Amino acid sequence: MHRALLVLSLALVACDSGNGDRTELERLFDCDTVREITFPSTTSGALSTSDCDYTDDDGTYADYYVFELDAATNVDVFQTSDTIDSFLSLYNASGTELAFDDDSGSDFFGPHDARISRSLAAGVYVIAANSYGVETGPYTLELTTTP
Ligand SMILES: [Ca+2]
Ligand SMILES: [Ca+2]
Repeated sequence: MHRALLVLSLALVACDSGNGDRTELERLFDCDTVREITFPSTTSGALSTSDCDYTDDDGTYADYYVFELDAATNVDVFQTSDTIDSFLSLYNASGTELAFDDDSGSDFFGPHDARISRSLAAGVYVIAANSYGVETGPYTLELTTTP
């Protein structure tokens, strides 16, 4: 037990020294570009082969966005695209996935847009803008709050 903890501690130290000023979230999601985002906002993004890997390691690419809520909030996260089959994941600050969605943002014959609507407590959260398959192309991320 103690031995395992010691090994783990050493591994974390080694990781720290190797990655300079990476933030905790960047380490957690193994991605050097976790961008800050706020509600409400509309962001244009694109999935590309130089993007970070999605947390499932399924070969798809993901853009990670972090936001902080000062109070409990009903959030609506909508990823829309004419090019890619949007797929969204929502995580807490520990990296635990709270929700994911493939096509809730469109009807059956629609463009396969993704939408997550959730009541969230105050805190820090991360969104992964992802695709259902291994795809690249532009998307729009719309963040709104509802009463
Ligand atoms: Ca990107
Ligand atoms: Ca989709």
